[in-house]
Amino acid sequence: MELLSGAEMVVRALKDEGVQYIYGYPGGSLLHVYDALFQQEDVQHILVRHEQAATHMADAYARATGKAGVALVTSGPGATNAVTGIATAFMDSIPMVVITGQVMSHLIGEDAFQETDMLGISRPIVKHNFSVQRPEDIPAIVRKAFHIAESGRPGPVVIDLPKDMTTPTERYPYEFPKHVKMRSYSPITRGHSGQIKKATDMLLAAKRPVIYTGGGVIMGDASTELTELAKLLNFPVTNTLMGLGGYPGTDRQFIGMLGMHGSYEANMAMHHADLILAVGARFDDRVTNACDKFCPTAKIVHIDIDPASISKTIQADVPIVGPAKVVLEEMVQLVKGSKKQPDQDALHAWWQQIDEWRQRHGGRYRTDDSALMKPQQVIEMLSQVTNGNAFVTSDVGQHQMFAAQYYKFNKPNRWINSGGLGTMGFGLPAAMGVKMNFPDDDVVCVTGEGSIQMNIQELSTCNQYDLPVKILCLNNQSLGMVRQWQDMNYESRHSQSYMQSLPDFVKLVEAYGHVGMKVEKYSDLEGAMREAFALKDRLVFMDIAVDPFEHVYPMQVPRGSMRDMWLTKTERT
Ligand SMILES: Cc1ncc(C[n+]2csc(CCOP(=O)(O)OP(=O)(O)O)c2C)c(N)n1
Repeated sequence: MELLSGAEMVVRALKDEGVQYIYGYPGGSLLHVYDALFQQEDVQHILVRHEQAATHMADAYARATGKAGVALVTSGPGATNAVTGIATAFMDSIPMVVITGQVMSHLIGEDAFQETDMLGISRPIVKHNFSVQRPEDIPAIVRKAFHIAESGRPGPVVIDLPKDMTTPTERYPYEFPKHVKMRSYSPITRGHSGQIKKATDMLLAAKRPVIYTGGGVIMGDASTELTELAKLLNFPVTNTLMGLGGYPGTDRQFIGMLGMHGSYEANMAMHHADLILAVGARFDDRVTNACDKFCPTAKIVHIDIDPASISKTIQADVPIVGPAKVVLEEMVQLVKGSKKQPDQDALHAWWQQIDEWRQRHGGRYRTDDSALMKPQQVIEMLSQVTNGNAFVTSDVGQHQMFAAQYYKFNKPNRWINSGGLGTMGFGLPAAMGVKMNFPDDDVVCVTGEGSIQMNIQELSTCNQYDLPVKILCLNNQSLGMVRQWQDMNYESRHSQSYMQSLPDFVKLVEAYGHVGMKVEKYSDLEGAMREAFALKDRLVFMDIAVDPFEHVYPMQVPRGSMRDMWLTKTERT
């Protein structure tokens, strides 16, 4: 059997796991591993400029492919810099393996240089963490880490690696395990047939149904089955922020995103529904508004891989624990084989009502009273110029909500944003992680001038690795989402939400070796955007001046029901 050092085992195990790229930043505790990386060419290391970016690159790779991304960071500050990225992945159930260097085993607990208790720090934000105690365990630990990260409800796994586990002179037999055996962990592979039958009968009897789906459909690769079921039944479909692309955004049965900034028709349909089929969605507070007023007339069927997500905030009438793909496929077969068919008259009336809501308020914003460009116009133009086919990453704020509302995602895994943690600084590294792995696709980061500055140093990484992403900065000269809440709840006292002393972004990106464009008039937007996308090999940063007074609507009224919404600054339901 081959003898390898612990450092070599880390690298070899990643190779045997099929990993092509890892994203990281070196430091003292990882020097042996970095030396092992240097001496091979299979696993390529991407040197970021801040560890947070490494985790977001790995995370975005996972969101785009469904496979775990890998980050490698040193002990102490390297590991703590990665915490935001780990928490971001955890909140959105994204598979990721983060290897954190650690001080020598005998120094642990002694406040050694660059020691931090990464097992303790990461515990609430990982699916699992490992501490390597014996170098010969490394292959099995790496295998288990990927298995845990990718199976069941996915999530990040940390491997804490003391330096003495990687000593180059100490060699051990290397064997990469073919199978993983973990007595305490065996994720469910199918749903309960009786429950699925019961739920399908309820679907067939529904008069005002809505299918509400989340990130579980995307990460569970269940988009095809969802679409087939929805089409068979002719039911309306709404997606959460994390679920966009799970059902084609341009299809007539798609009624938009739901929740705090959901579409008028989606929130109204939810409120008046008699049956809600929730799939891979967790009824979080940004969806439900006040739980005691949530969808008063609806029976709820809830499919989720994680039993802990079912009836956590909203009681399910029919819980089904299982993988969305398998359960939906079983439902499709049951519907196809059933003598009973959906109540067409009731569905016709329901669709009439939904279409009336859609016409009344769907996708509305005003362009007439201002010479300033509206952020919504920019996203609509982006959707048009890229034919809805681009990978779109975003940061957090108004621009994120406008992107979610106005970009028409027709495919899953293309909308890449931090939904649960809401991490500003996610967008650019996420776009980089996608572009690295999908070099021929258009990859766009929609951002704000606040968010982009949280990881702007990564423009340097883009230059080094030739990552020609497009960056659309909706520049409203303020932390727009904060300012909106201050407008609505604090009589427009804009405490610390104006972004002063902004850099000249065009010059800044040029200094990093890229192309900068400033767009101030709507009439210049399409030409500039087409020019930016035509520059296939160049990173282009578009600094787009948008109306600083625009708000995101609809916006649910706090502590109200799903249907309680502000529709404009002066109009509410
Ligand atoms: C790391 C981090 N800090 C603070 C916040 C709180 N926050 C949410 S949105 C927002 C404003 C974002 O401003 P910008 O990026 O300019 O986008 P805009 O809302 O103007 O489109 C802030 C500060 C956050 N989500 N993440």
